[in-house]
Amino acid sequence: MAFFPDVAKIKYEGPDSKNPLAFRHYNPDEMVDGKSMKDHLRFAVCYWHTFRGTGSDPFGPGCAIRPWDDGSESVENAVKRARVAFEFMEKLGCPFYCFHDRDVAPEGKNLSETNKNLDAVVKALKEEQQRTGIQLLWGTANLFSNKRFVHGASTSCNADVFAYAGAQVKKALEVTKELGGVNYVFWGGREGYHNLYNTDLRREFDHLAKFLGMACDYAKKIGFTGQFLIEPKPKEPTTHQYDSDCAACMAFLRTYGLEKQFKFNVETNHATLAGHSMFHELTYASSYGMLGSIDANRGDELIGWDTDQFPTNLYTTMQTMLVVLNQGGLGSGGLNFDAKVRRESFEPIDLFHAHIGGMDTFAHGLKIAAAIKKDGVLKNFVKQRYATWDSGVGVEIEKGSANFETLEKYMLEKGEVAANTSGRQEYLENLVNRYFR
Ligand code: XLS
Ligand code: NI
Ligand code: NI
Repeated sequence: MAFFPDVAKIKYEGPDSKNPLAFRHYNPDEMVDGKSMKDHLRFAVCYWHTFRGTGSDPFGPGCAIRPWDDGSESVENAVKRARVAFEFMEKLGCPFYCFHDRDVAPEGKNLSETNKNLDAVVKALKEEQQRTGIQLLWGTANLFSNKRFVHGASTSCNADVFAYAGAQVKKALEVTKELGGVNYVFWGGREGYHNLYNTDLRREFDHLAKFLGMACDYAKKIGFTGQFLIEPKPKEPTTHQYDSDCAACMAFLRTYGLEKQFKFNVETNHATLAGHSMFHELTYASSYGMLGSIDANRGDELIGWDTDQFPTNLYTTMQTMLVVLNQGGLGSGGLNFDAKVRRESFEPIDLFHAHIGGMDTFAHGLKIAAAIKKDGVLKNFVKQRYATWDSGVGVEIEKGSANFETLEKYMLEKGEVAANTSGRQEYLENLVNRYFR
């Protein structure tokens, strides 16, 4: 069976290649900073955009050409789509994938039929995983598309919806375990509000925490040992999503005593929607040991929503990989392309161009980040910038032996602070640019 008959396995041809269906930087076995590129990057294809995306937008229906898809909501069509997905990932050389329960299998007329549909497709996914060696980076549940989730899932005003969502996540956890998934993601879906006039905010947060607690308990019960990840996002679909950004999620997790069980899946376009750079969100998460995985995409500077475009910006991928390298890798996490081809890119081949570009931009960014790290230029500068904290009063403050009285005594004797030195931002920006080749 060949759903992409005109595409052979995508190969690495080096930076001078002019072949659009080849990698110029992603060379899976090439060693960088002591590890193969493949192991650093742990790329994943996302099932929802790549195999369920149709190119529809608020102004028109889908227009993507997908010859293998008969458009029906049948299990048969879903199984065929799974075969297509694995052929695509195999040809691309992408080692992981991610899905929502409802991406892979259609809903039935009730929960039990829906679960049966899922089981049937999971069987095919398992066969394909075994055939190709491609693994599941993470599973998740779609708790936002069906109209029952109009007010949210675990934060719905309707207790039955919470119950349904619980049953759904229970099944999604079982399926993720069955497929050997190494993480499980909670993205807030419709967990948030549009208007506070009709919202009991505190009650909704309490329910969200209860829900996540139940997920932890059930994972333990069935022996699912994958990492739990929360994916922050500030808005869309709701005006205010409860998991706004990494800092808000940290506060939430700590408030409810859940911080040990979760890390973050940080998404580029969500970071920018929150008014942060991806570099900021990653640095924040990583500083507290909370960076678990990455949804790699980008927004559009001029559009204020989650456009989920493929990553093409070398600065962003370099900065992303710098944070990842500095924390010694993503552990069980990886780089999931939560990205979709544009509506105008409606041919199957565009899926290859999009992923090849994303993988190459990350591989290139990785090489640049590794060179910067190797020379230690930024690390040394930062170390030097904080040198006053490594002796004298700085050490006393950090180790807790100073107080306002000792500080006053110290400063009265000294009279004025030691001279400040330049932050040298422009020098550093120029220095970083030297690594782009
Ligand atoms: C939506 C999210 C979603 C999650 C998975 O904005 O990015 O796709 O990654 O539920
Ligand atoms: Ni995402
Ligand atoms: Ni998103």
